[in-house]
Amino acid sequence: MRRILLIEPSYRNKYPPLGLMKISAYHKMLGDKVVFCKGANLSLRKEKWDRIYITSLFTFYWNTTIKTIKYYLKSVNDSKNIFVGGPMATIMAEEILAQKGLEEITILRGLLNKPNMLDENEHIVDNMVPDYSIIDTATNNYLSYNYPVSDAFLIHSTRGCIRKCEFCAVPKIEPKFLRYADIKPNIKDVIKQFGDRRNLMIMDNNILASPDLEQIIQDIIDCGFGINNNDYKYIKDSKERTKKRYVDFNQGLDARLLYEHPEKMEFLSRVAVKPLRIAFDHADDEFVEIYTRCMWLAAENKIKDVSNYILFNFDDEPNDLYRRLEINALLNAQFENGGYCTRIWSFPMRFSPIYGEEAKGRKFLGKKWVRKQLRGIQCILNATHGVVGPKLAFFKKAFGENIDEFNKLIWMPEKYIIYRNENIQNGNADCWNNLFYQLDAKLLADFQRIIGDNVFVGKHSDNSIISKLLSHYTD
Ligand code: B12
Repeated sequence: MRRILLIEPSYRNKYPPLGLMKISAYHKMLGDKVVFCKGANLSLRKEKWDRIYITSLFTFYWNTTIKTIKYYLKSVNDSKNIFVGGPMATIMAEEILAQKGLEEITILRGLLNKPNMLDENEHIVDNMVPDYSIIDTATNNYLSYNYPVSDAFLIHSTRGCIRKCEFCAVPKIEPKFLRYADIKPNIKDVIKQFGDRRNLMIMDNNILASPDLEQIIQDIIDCGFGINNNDYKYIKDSKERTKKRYVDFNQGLDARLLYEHPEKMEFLSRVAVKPLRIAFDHADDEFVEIYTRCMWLAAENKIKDVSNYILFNFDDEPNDLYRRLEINALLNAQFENGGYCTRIWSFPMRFSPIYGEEAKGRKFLGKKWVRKQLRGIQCILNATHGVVGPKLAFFKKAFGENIDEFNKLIWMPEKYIIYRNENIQNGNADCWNNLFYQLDAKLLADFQRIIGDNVFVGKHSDNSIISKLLSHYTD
């Protein structure tokens, strides 16, 4: 019997560490003792382990992840018994191994989808039924973190992606597209071993690319997630109760595939999907047409909750973000007026690099952005909790009546954006507005150059209007 320690660094994340849950199942099957903990734990660190597995997620959690690996380094006899894997480790293996003290650790890149990966044997870790017991805070004394998405089956029905988008690390993490995995036995086994879960979280990267999509949809229905068979029964206060269960495809679905194969939207409408997320990656006319058609397909197929990921700070410019949000707001108004039940929620999603030094943090600036604009957007999104709701009036209030107003808003002092009403009431916003509108094209460019880096202290101008404007940022 080996002593196995599983560690997830103490970053904030929504989903439980599926990779470690599968590794746990693998070791328990072999009769090993397994302990799972999130972050640093002194008593676990003082013990000696036969093997320590440390998972990783986003590259921008670099510092926390590296610190965690170093923290547990001496808890094994030989650093090669520290096994590191998951997305960040796959993307940045060389950089991790270049760290002092980490040269000899074992990094396993990509999926554990072949035999002989952890030990010399035929077992395939990726096919194991995940061990949900390790994330149960009621029974695992080393865990106090509650994962926001925990009452759900975490499942893959395909792997990889057929595309190679520049901004996405999936081609490196899951390079081969696997078109079908039967989710039914896995779900059955989870229920048998750990009890029922309410929702279904499908972790695929591009499910629509599967030629077996209709079969996958049928599997989802057979597991109790069809549009009309989605009752979830549970006991509370000794009474049996029922609530609805939902499927979340998690990924931003590939709009081009829905445009080319409209029947795929009809397949999707057969399951209790909430929300249906579509990727709105570009603002060019061709893609806007594809995206808009997709939204109408959702409406015609009576899909109620639709959401979309708006990639920004990549090769786009700020106006492209406004344009896409406005398209959604207008579509919502058309759906409402036309009697369709569909409503679209928007999630602006700031690009984070996937390679190099910049991938280690979240400071990246797209080439058509300056820092003040990015910060301005963030301030608006703070107020809306990162989401833009379906009401046209709400969108216009948050992001401006038109592009010009949007381009004014994001240059305002942070406090005027965040505490908008208060600063309208006390007159500060109008005082700033009146100055701002006096700037001609040249002065506007000067002003934007001065505060573009989002630093205000120590900034001066010989121009009296700019000078007065600057005082609003430091007072
Ligand atoms: C699900 C998911 C999310 C979920 C939540 C993730 C979570 N766990 O909490 C949500 C939707 C919230 C999300 C959000 C974002 N995501 Co995301 N997400 C993913 C996705 C699809 C899967 C990640 C995951 O959780 N996998 C579960 C894993 C760990 O399980 P598994 O795959 O079965 O594990 C296998 C292997 O990884 C390995 N393994 C896993 N762990 C371990 C451990 C050891 C020791 C070993 C040996 C092996 C091993 O073996 C397993 C079995 O084969 C990936 C893409 C991908 N295919 O990886 C992107 C991905 C991680 N996301 C990405 C991005 C960019 C984001 C966002 C930043 C987007 C944005 N701009 O807002 C946000 C981040 C918001 C935030 N701050 O939290 C990027 C990350 C790029 C980067 N720089 O790191 C990825 C890679 C996708 C991409 N476009 O490139 N995401």
